[in-house]
Amino acid sequence: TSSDNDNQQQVSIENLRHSLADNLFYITGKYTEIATLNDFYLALAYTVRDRLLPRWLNTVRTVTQLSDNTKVVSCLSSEFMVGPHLVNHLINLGIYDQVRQAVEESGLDLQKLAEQEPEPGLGNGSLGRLAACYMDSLSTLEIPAIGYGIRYEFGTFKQQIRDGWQVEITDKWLQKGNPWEIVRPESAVEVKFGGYTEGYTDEEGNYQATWVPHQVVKGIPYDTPISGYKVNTVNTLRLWKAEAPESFNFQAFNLGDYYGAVDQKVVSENITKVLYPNDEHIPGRQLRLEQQFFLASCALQDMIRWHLKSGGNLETFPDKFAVQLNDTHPAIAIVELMRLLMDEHHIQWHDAWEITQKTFSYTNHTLLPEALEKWPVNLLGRLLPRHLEIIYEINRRFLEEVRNSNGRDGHKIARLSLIDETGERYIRMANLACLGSHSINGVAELHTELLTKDTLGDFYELFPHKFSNKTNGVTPRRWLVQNNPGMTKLISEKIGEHWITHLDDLRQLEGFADDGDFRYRWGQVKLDLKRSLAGHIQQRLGVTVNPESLFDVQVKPIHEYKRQHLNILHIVTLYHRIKQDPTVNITPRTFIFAGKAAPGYFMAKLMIKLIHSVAEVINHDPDVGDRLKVVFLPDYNVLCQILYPAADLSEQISTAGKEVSGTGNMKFCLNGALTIGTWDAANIEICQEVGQENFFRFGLTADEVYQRKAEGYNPWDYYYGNSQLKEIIDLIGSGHFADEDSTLFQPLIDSLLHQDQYMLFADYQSYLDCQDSISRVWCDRDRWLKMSILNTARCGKFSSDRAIREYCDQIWHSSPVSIQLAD
Ligand code: 26V
Repeated sequence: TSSDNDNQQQVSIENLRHSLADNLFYITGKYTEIATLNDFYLALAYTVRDRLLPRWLNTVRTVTQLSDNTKVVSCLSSEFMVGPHLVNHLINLGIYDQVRQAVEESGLDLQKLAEQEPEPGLGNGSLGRLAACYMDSLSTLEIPAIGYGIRYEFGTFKQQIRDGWQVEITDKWLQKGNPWEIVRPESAVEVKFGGYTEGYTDEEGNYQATWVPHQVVKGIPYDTPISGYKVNTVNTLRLWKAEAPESFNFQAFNLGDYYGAVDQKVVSENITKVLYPNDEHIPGRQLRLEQQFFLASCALQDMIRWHLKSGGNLETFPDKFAVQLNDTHPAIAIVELMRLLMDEHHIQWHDAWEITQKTFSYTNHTLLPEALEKWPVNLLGRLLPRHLEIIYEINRRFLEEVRNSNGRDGHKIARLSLIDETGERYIRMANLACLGSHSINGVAELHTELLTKDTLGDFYELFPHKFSNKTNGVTPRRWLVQNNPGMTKLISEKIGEHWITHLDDLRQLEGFADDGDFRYRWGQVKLDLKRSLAGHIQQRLGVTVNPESLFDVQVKPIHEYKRQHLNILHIVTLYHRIKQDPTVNITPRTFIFAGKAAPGYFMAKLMIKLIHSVAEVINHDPDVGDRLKVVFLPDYNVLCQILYPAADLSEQISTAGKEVSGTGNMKFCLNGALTIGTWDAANIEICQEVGQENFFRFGLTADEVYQRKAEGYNPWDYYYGNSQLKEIIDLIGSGHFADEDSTLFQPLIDSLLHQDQYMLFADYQSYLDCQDSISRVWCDRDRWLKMSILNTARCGKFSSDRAIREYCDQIWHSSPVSIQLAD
C-alpha cells in the first residue's frame, strides 16, 4: 500500500540522513559546525521519534475508540525504570542498521550519540524495572495498555564513591531536555489536598459528603511512547507533574507579598520534585503520601474522563480498565475511586465497592514486615480527611462481616483490621490493597507461598480464591538483544529469530551444547564481552583485570539481607589462604560489585566501604598478583546492561525467605552466567528450569532458617566452631583492611557476632564449599561452557512475555488488538 511505501521511504538511509540534518537545524537551532554531541543526539532522537509517531498515534486512536469488550491494562506504579530509549526503539522498529549507517554517513558514531542519553532514573531498583519490562511486553504482545507514574524532576541519586564511601549526587536528568516526552497541558486534572468534609443526608436518606480542600494542585501529563518489538503497537507511559493551578496568588501579590504569592507555586511543585529512596529509615514522609495520592487521583480522573467520553457509564468501568497496583504505593487509589464514584458521581456504597473491587488487582513485592507500608492515621486524616472517613467505613463493614462469619477471635480481627492499633495508630496499606482488589499476587513461587502462609495469611484464609503466583520476568529485547548483540547473532544463526518474542524457543540451543564448534564460539563471545568490560574497568577505575579470570558478579541494591558481606567473607578467605601459603593453587577470579545503598542505611554504606577497603588491600598485594581482583563499579544503573553479558558467575546469595523474587538472577542466566544461589526467591525456579547439575546451590532453606531461629540461633557457636571463619572475622576486626583502624568495621562485626540476623555464619561453610567446587568446574572449560549454554537455553520461562500472558489470561482478561497504520 502507499502508506507502507511511505514507511519504507521514511527509513531509507537517505531520508534518515536528511531528517537528521533538518532536526539539527530546526530543533536544536545549530549549524553542524557548532553543534555538540548532545545536539546531534537530540536531532537523532527526534528523527526516531518522528518515525514512531504514526504508530503511537494510531495506537492511541484505536485504544480510545475500542468497543466495550476490549480491556485496557492500566499499570499504576510509583516507579518506572525505563532505561535509555534510543537504541531500544531502533531495535523495536527494526531500523538499527539503517540508522547506524545514516549516522556514519553524517560523520558521526551511533554509540557515541547513544551514550549522550541521560537515563531517566525514575525508580529504586527492580520494582520499577519490572514495571518497565512489563510495559515492553504489553506493547510487544499488542495489549492496549497505559502506565501511570510520576514525572520526578530528580530521579534516584547518582552514586559517587569518595574514599570508599558512597556519596549521593542529585540526578538532573531533565537538564538538557527530554526528546521522548510530549506534554499534554490540555489534559491536566486537579487534585485536592487537606481541608475538611461536610455532609448531609438527602431526601432518600443517603449520606452525601463534600470535601472542602485546603489546597488544589494541577496534574499535568507527560506522555512517553513505549514501542513493542516489530509490531505497530506503541503504548503510552503517562507521567504526571504537579503544578500550582495559578502561578501567582494575586491577593497576596496585590498586598505586596511577592514571596507569599510564589509560595503556593513552590509548595505544589514540590510534590513531584524527587523520588524517595527505598528506605525505611526516613522521617517526615508526608510528601511521600502526597505523591502517592497525587498519582492515584490523576490516573483515576484520567481513566474516568476517558471512559465517560467514549460513552461508557461507570458501572462498566471495570470492563474497560484493569488497574494493576504495583505494590501498595498507589493503593490509596482504592479509596480515591470510592470517593470519586460516591461523592462526584453519586453511586451508592454497595455498587461503588463492587466496581472498585472488580477494577483493582494488587501485586505484592515486599516480605520484610518492617517494609510493609503504613501511614499514621493523623497524617492521613489531615491530608485526606474524606479518605480517612471512607477507610473507616470500609473497615467497619469488613470487620462486621468477619465477626459474623468467623467468630470473635480478637487477635485475628486486630490483624485483619485496616488500622494498626498496637501503638500509634496506622493505616495498613497492604490490608487495604487486599480488601479492595479482586486479585492478589506474589512474584515467585516461594514468595507467594510465604505470603499466603505468613505475611498475608489471614487474608488468604478469608479469600483464598483471590491469591495467585505470577513469577517475574524480564524482557529479552533489552536484556539480551540490546545488551548482547554478539550472543544474539550467534543464537539467531542457529535457531532463527523467533525466540526474541518466544523465549521458550531457546530450548533448541540444547542441541548445540555438545557441539564443539558452537561451544568455542559461545566462549569467544563471552571472552569478547569480558575484554570490553575489562577495558571499561581499566578506564574508569584504573584497575587491571584479567579477562581470562572467572568474572564473579554481584549487582543489586546493597542490603544486609542480600549479603554482599558474605561474598566479602569468601574473598577474604581466599586472600587469607594466599597469605598463609603464597604458592597455593587458586582459580583466578575478578569480583565485581555494583549497587546503591539507601542514603539513610548506615550498615549498607559500611558494607560499601568494606568492599572498597578489601579491594584496596587485595588489588595491591604482590603475593596475590593478578589472581584476585576486586572492583566496585559506581552508579550501577547506567552500567548494568554491560555487566550481565560479561558475567561468568551470578551471586544470588540472600538469606532464604528474604528475597522476594529478584530479576537480576534472570538477566544473568539469560546471558549464560551460572548461578551460585540460596534456595530463595526465583533462584529456586531458575534451578528447576536449568537443572540442578547446572546450578550451584548452597545454604539453609527458608524452613531451616525459620527453625534455627526458633531454636535460638547463636552466631558465637559458629565463630568458635569454625576456625577459618574465626580467623577471617578477626582479620577484618583487627583493622587489617582499614589502615590498622580496628574500630571502622566494628559495627558490622558486632552485628554479626551478636545477632547475625541474616545468618551469614550459618551459611558460611556451605558457601565456601560451593565456591570451591565452582573453582574446580571452571578449570574444565568445556564443561563450564556447556553449562553456560544450557543456562541460556533453559531460561525461557523468565521472559516478561510469559509473565504478561499469565496476567492477561488470569487476572486482567485482556487480549491483543492489532493496530492498523492508517494512510
Ligand atoms: C519501599 C519504599 C518505602 C519507602 C519509600 C520508598 C519505597 C520504595 C519502594 C519500596 C519497596 C520496594 C519493594 C521492592 O522493590 N521489591 C522488589 O521487587 C522486585 C520485583 O518484584 C523483586 O524482584 C525483589 O526481590 C524485591 O525486593
